[in-house]
Amino acid sequence: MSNSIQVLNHAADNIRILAASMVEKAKSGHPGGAMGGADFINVLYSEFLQYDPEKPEWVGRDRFFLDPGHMAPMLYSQLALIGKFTLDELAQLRQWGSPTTGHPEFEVARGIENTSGPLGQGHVFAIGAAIAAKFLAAHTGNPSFSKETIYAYISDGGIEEEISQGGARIAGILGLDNLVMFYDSNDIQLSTETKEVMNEDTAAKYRALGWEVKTINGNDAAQIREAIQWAKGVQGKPALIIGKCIMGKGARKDDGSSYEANCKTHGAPLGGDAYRNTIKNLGGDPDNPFQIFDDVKEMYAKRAAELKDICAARYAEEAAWAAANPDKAVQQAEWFSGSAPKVDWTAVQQKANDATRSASAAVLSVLAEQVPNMICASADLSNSDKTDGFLKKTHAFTAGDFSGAFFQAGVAELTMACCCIGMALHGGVIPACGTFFVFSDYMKPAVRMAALMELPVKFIWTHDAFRVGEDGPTHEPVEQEAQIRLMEKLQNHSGKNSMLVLRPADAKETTAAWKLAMENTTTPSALILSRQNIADLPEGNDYSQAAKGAYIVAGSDANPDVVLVASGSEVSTLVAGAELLRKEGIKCSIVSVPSEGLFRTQTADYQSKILPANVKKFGLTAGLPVNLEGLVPRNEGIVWGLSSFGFSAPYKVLDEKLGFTAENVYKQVKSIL
Ligand SMILES: Cc1ncc(C[n+]2csc(CCOP(=O)(O)OP(=O)(O)O)c2C)c(N)n1
Ligand SMILES: [Mg+2]
Repeated sequence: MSNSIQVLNHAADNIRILAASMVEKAKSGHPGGAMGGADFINVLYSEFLQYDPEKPEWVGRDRFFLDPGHMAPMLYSQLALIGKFTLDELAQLRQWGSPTTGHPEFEVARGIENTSGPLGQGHVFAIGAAIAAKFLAAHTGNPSFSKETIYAYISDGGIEEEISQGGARIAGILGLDNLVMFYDSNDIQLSTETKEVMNEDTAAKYRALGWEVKTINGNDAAQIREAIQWAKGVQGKPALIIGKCIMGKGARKDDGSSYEANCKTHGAPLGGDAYRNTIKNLGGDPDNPFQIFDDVKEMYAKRAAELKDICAARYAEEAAWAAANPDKAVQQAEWFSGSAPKVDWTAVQQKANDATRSASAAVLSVLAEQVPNMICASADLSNSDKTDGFLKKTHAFTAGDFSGAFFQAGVAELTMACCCIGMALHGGVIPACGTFFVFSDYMKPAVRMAALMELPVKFIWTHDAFRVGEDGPTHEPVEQEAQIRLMEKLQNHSGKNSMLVLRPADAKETTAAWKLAMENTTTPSALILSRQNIADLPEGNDYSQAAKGAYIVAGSDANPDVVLVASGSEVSTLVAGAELLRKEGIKCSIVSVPSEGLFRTQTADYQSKILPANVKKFGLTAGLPVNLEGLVPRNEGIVWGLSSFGFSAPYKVLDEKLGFTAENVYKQVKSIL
């Protein structure tokens, strides 16, 4: 600790040189913010951040979340100073196949906990990680989790994004004193100065939300050091350091005049002579800019040695804890392995003809008992989305008490989703969150990030269709299923469907769907569940077949004249419709498709067994017809769905009016045979 200010400044200039040079070479990127924030990140990494240079995955490490992912060159340059990236790799910013991508998501082995491309989400991921650390401290007793600090870096854009209100509220109410946030307040953003769009008193706002706040010169190493020390010492509250930073610190124009505090440096290379003048001004060599100064190397070598001692002490503490708590130590290792928890699914008792949201509650109550590292959240709907099945077996987090496992997020769906993503990024916990399906619209940006990052967050969406009824069209999801199922069609970078989306047909299929979701450790999963009761599928149904994404339900006829296809509660409507058709000797096969995405991963043979070619097909969906058009090609049949927003009326009336009845199934099928 306590490096000389001169060397610290030299190191920050080194970061500025590298960041500006990366962008210059790439001919694309964001130099200004990175140059302004260099002093903070350098003090953080050289004097505070506790990590094991040899073992990046150490679970008790401090974590640094960079909300403005566009400042990635600052992070990469910092990580080059600690040996996680080579200078050659820096020079390959944003190129095909390069590890230095535009906005990196996460790569723990390289020291990247996360950067957010979408401004605002990143610092809420950090808040989620801070919640996970508190949970793990309380549930394992491992002293490392109490020592862990989560550092978040936010910029003007993140502060302006509405999600910052939700994140700040949660961090405040939960008293997350393991969270230290640095606000790079440089008064400049992409196209304007901040004063043109924001005149709030940010410090007062965060204080009002329960944070401790300190404002400093964000380019003064001594002030930064003091502020981080102060922030780490704050008890019972999250801490915000507002650093007044200079955008493009040290930048010079082509005529040698100052290029600081200028919007133009936000998102474009400094360019030509401006670049050369800047590098010279910062003490670098414009012809050979990718270098680390000797005194900077020395400072970071010294820090690496300090970290060895710090880690040795922490590991000793952890070993003492593990020796005293061998079962907990084994459990902790399991939790961080990311493998699926062992669940005795036979413990789930389902009631006959139940709503699938209630069936989900029955599952959640078993998971609450059997999966001790699961955290369930709700956006103020726990008694409606039935996450209360989980809540009844535990209690909600409160400031200073994380011994429960329920996270009351308040009415803030995007904040909740981002917190859950942050928990998953932290590792060691299994997050799930619930709300009404129609409000998945408020969560999509986060769902997309979870899918991109391959994080196994569970999304529980209830009130899945127009059968919300009396609440009217604002509450009736119609196009949401089509939207969310697009994520099943989008492949992640591992070549898998980026999300598993399950809409179970009855109570027992809900158990099967939850099993699939819990066993899916490599992508997010979604459960789309009904508000209303659903008649059980016929006796003898083999629910294990749900694992194939689509299957023939019990009681179906062999060599059918028509294949009836649906997911969710519409399957039971098809079963009722089939009864009418059979009276006329029409043979029906009924296919439940909880997930078309999963079905499409089965063998061609299996797929054609379930949906034989050249047999007429009829699809029924409470969403847009497109939900089933991939399964029911136009030349083979028709899909009955909704083509408009819903209407306000009791759901049984809506079923009649909109044609979701056995009689209409009969009528439509007759029209195609
Ligand atoms: C949600 C979202 N909206 C818009 C953008 C595009 N964008 C990237 S940076 C930026 C301006 C950010 O300004 P600030 O956070 O102050 O960063 P600085 O200019 O100081 O580097 C914008 C609008 C984004 N990345 N994410
Ligand atoms: Mg800014």
